[in-house]
Amino acid sequence: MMFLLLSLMLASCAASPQDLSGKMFNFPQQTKTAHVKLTTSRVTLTSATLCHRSFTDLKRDHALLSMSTQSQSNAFLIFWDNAHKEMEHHVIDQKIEYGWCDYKPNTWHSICTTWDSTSGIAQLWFDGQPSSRRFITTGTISGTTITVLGQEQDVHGGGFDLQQSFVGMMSDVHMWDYTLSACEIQKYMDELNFTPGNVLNWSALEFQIIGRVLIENKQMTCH
Ligand SMILES: *[C@@H]1O[C@H](CO)[C@@H](O)[C@H](O)[C@H]1NC(C)=O
Ligand SMILES: [Ca+2]
Repeated sequence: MMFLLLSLMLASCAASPQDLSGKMFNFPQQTKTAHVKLTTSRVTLTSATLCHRSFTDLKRDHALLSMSTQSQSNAFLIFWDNAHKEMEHHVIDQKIEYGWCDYKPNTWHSICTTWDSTSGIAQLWFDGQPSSRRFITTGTISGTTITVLGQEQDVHGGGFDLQQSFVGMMSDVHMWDYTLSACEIQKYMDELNFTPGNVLNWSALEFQIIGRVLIENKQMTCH
């Protein structure tokens, strides 16, 4: 009975939002299991902006954030295609590639993607530089979403592939259910004040860690 109570308490603690300001997730090891499952506050998305910062020295394909629904394994996915040196943006199983990103290893990169379902237009912002505004798809992301950092979902909540796992650090993950203005994105890129995400809010993040993923301070240089 005590054990059950304790387990319940731990489970509820894990689900309560945490302020991760100044922190990062460290994915220190290549596995096909370790990941962070994020709880989003919305289940239906007709527009979206996703921003995050990441740091890695991987020289292979990897997912940066993978959101699936029951019927769409790539409902919203940011993926580095190493063979073609392209940053891929998937929405509702459709994909566009950006071939101009200077995705240097061992460097923090700020990456934002926007998508609007009415026009179907998507845009990538990479380290402050906007892409051309390209058509990806119209439609709606709906149903139960599962959002994962560290692994790429081939099926809803699973189908992970070691060769697509993320190894490195990830921080400042925010998602909005609307497209941010260029000004707001620039503020995010410059680490100035911006409106936190209303779908994923790094300052009030609900998540669950599965396997070896550490929460560490982001500061990595001596001042
Ligand atoms: C994000 O979290 C912070 C800290 O809890 C809170 O002040 C803010 O209102 C939240 N923003 C949104 C849009 O949920
Ligand atoms: Ca895959």
